[in-house]
Amino acid sequence: MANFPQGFLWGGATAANQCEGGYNEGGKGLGVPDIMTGGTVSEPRHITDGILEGRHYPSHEAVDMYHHYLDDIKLFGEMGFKCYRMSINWSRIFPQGDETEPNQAGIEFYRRVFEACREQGIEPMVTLSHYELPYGLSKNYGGWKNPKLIDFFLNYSRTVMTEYKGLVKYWLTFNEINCLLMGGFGGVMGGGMVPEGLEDVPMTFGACDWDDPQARFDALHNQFLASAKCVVMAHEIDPANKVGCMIAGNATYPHTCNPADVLKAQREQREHNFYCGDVQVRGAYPAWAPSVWKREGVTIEVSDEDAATLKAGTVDFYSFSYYMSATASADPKASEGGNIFGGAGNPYLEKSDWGWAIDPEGLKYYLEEVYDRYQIPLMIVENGLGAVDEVEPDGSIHDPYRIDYLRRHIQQMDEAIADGVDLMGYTMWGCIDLVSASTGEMKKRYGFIYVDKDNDGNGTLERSRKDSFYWYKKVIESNGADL
Ligand code: BGP
Repeated sequence: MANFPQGFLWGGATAANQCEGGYNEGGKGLGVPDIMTGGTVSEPRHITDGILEGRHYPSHEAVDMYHHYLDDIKLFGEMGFKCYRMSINWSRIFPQGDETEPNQAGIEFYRRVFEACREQGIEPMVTLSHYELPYGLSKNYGGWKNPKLIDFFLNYSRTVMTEYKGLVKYWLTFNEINCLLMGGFGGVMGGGMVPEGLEDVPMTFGACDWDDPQARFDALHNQFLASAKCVVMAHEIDPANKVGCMIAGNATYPHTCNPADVLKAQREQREHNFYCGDVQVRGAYPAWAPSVWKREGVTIEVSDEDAATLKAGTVDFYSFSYYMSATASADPKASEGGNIFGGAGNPYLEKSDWGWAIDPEGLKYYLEEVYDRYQIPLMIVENGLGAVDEVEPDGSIHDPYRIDYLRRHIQQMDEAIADGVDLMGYTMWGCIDLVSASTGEMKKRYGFIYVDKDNDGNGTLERSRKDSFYWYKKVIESNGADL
């Protein structure tokens, strides 16, 4: 007997810019991902200032869910999904971001999507901003470093929450809000801060020469305020609404028992995970935040009004993505061979083909740390394995590596629940194959559902069920007992 509670929200997750396509249909404006080229594991994606001829922009068609959503949602229903986490593409609702009146075709599109979910008995969970800022807000306002974006975001959120009242009750404000703390890619994807005047820039993780720490910390502060105001507004619009934060979860271990490594790991865990969690769950910056600002050479003024806003708008639940753990070492040499969260490697763990350390126990560790700290319901809204899948001559797709990855993570969730963690649900990432956010590839597949499309954009877009599709159906049917 597994420990998953009745009503556990089993399901899958996607983001509009990675699966929808239809980038210029139905009155949609450009979003920041629409000006990001494809890449590979060794060649980073580039950010361009507009669309350059001859370049490949994977979000333009993606897996064309814009036209396939009815069939795709039926397949989710067939697996027995209780919940589908997806995002609204802001630039479908407000094409430039700063209009006062929404684009009606965009509103009607998502209404049909949510109705299709309801018909399948699936509860939608909607991320309001998943790495897809309208490019107009980036180009004309400089992205989230500009506090004007708070009102644009609230206008957008008010519009969709009012339109979809009764259809949607679970909302997430900003996807992986803590990624803004990472320079480069994090600032562009999370903050819509596209470097000005540069035509074709490689998107690397971590600080880079066009990266401005002050802008990143300001942008994050603005998102905190926007999120807090949004929580209050959501409850006013419909008291049934539940709003969560969304953090890129990262368990960090000391590389050795050297106390210097232990302190480094503690610092990274705090700064990667708790800096944002504390503001959004507890309603205030942690005591050590000013020391981070000092070290980074940035100034953040938290006015009395800001403090009151943050306090009033704490979230109803804490959601996070979990793919891997990291290790921290005080010795810079040890940090070669880490992962995208940086840090030193971990000899006890295998890595995915994309170098992400596979660590199911790290998920239990993270769940328990976070629950101890916040004592509010938790939800895992992303977890999964990016891998290369082969289609057999008979059309079947055998993905035991994916089943193994998911099974081992679900077992750890089960144990965390037995330890008293209040876990609401689990939406596996990329339930249908989609474009990878970090590399722009199609080859890095996460899905239970295969989509016939390759890295260069060729393919029929036909959908087929992988072995993991049938496995997950059983997991849901048995409420996590049959793994
Ligand atoms: C998270 C993002 C997702 C998703 C996932 C997997 O960081 O929220 O959008 O893409 O990671 O990453 P990737 O697509 O790079 O494999």
